[in-house]
Amino acid sequence: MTSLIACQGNQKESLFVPLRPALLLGKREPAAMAMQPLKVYADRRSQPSRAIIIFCRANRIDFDEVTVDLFKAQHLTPEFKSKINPMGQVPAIVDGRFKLFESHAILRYLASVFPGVPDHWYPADLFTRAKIESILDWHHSNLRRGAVTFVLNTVLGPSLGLPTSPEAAKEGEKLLVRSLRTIEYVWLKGDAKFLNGNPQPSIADLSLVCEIMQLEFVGDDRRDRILGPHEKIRTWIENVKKATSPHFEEVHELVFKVKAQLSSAPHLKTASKL
Ligand SMILES: N[C@@H](CCC(=O)N[C@@H](CS)C(=O)NCC(=O)O)C(=O)O
Repeated sequence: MTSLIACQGNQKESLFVPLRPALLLGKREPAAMAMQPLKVYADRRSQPSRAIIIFCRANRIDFDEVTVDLFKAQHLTPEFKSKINPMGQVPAIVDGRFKLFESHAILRYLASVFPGVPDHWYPADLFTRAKIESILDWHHSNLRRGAVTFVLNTVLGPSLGLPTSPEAAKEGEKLLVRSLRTIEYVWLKGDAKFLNGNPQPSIADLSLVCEIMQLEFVGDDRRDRILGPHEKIRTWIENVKKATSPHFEEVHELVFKVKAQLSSAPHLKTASKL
């Protein structure tokens, strides 16, 4: 039995290629597994990149990490855009002949097709899964938009050759703080250890916590001003860290290196108040 499904990429021979039944049933193709390990195109300074790498490590998924240096604009080269991700962003994966970008889609794919990934990451129960999807959809236009706007317009913009705006930083911070409140009051109600009160983390926990971790870049004062009032968020971050240790810490090492470089700039030298 074969099925015809559109395949991404530059296949000259045909737009449609037959996929094996195994892939349709949620398993990777044996050839892809045996011959080419998964390739993850990432920059560890990027929060969605870190989520993918931690997920692979925590679930013993064999992969090659290919660094795409955002500060050197390697994501914008014609080669990267034409062969890996037409959006010119990280993360992206190549699994055999299958290519994918967008971190949430990548996490869903990895959790679904790699054998041995525990169910809690992306539960088979459709009600539990739908609740996780709801958080993931919310993430991009709320927490992520707030955090990225804030961080780019305070410290990271100049390193990426982008202009910064104090007004945009203020707006970003507002949305970020509103998002943290939402997470606390909607998804971390009561004594929830993980989002939705789940006993173990899902891909949403990992994705959102990696997002919040970028607050390390802005220096301790600003980070504490934002996270200080949110004890539940800080406990949840620790829970996700513990659940994925030691990979979480290892993958975030670069964040702390960049933080040290940025904080050697006098206007960022501050002490923690938490
Ligand atoms: N929605 C995307 C966002 C990807 C994204 O914004 N990646 C950033 C790094 S965190 C990037 O590549 N930025 C470079 C650019 O947009 O030029 C995802 O979740 O994967």
